[in-house]
Amino acid sequence: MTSPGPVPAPLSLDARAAAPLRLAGGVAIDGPADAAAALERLIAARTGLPVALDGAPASARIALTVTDDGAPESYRLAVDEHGATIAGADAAGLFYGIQTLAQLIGRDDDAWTVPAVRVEDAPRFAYRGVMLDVARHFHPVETVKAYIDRAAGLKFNHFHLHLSDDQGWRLEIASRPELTARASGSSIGGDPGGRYTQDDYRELVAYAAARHLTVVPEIDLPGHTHAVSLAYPELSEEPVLSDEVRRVVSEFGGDLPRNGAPYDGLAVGFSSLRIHDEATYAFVADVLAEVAALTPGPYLHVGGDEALGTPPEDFAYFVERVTRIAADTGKTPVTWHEAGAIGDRLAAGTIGQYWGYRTPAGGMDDKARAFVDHGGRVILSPADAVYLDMAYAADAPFGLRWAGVVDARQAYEWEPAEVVDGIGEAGILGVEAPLWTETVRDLATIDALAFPRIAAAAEAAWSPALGTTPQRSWASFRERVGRLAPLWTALGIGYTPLDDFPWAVEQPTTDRSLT
Ligand code: TNX
Repeated sequence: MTSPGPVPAPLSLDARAAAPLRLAGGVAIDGPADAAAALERLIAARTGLPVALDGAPASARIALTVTDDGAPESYRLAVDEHGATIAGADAAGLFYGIQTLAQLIGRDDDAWTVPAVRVEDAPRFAYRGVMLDVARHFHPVETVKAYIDRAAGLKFNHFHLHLSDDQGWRLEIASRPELTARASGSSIGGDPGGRYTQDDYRELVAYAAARHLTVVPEIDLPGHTHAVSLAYPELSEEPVLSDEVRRVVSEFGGDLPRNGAPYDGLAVGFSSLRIHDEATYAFVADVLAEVAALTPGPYLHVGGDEALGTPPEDFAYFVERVTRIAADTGKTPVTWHEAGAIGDRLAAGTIGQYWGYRTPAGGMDDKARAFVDHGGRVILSPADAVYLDMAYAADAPFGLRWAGVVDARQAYEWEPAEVVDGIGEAGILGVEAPLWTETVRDLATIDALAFPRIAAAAEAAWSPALGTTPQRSWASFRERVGRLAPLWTALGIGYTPLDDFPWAVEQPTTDRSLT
């Protein structure tokens, strides 16, 4: 059997002149316990075959090693009829090799097989992220874990949690207990709210780390802070009820925002903390210090988007101070690209997250370049390519449309180094696919919006540039994604079966010994 290869596309994949590896008769795995257990779970889910982790007799043997040399997160995989070896440069590389092997398992007549291949692989970008908005709709710990698992399987290594917004504050802050006590009970559309205790958050951080993802927490400031007015009203300005806010409220429903009352509509850009009140900075310092202390990863995201209720000079004053407060916690600040407007007043090294279009408009590219000019780098999240909350088709039952309908091909065919002039490979920290949850209530909707387009984002983040290897093309992507259908189904991923893809269908096996 040949294989079109894994997703995201590897650096190289070569077919070998050997028969495929047959997994019937049991599989034995040798190697580090955590990696062996991860592979065992995947093989069991995909095939139902028995797996032995202790070298018991078996017809197929898989050897896992960490070599401690080579590029970070890289791995080599070799398969022939006698077995498979996966050598990771580090534990993450080994984990990624395991994901590749699991994706290559297929069915040849009545046998579970892995094609004889040699794969050499390493990521293009160091930062490969997904974001989940748990503020517009709260998502419980189990849902977040399920999304972490899905991201890990596609070799993402950062998990950005959007923890606060107008509609709710989701993380317990011990020094500011009213935040979750008073401001976490609501979600959009009158749906239930929720919050994470600090133990919940630690559990998520550990769960992500075990799958080689770093959690990037975001506290969105100084706008997107209506929830703060429910807890600490003295910190909040009155909502700015612009024509645009009124238009969104009349189109999508709900009440106009009113301080002290939960906001459950879709409008943005009306809330602001009080910029010229020192109590605001005491609050911000307390919150960011706690979030930083709970977070082992290097990044602290402080938002900065759509602060339309904050005059530009006040925004500049605030961003200068907040990026310094974040840096003083020992973390690297991350902001949305709007904060680039303040240029050299940004704390040195601040990372900017670009969420404009593939072709920048309205000076968003200037703002993005400012981060690179001041010692930082940029995370690319072009909304008309990687915003997983955009509708994937004209008749999609959920999703927003402000960046257009983003079909799978559009999500795939873009090149990170060509988005912002003057920001090439070296200025790009990586690629992140956000999933805002205005229309997303549950895991089934997360899956339906994210899959399969999340695979396109994974490929932009991990794989060589578009068109530079045989696999890095839309035609190959379609084939490779189509082959993942049985694995995704086995893992419980409710992907949307878009017509673009030749979704593989497997007949149930007739040979009882294989099941
Ligand atoms: C814009 S992208 C926002 C979010 C919304 C999202 C919906 C960004 C930094 N801000 O507040 O949820 O659009 O797609």
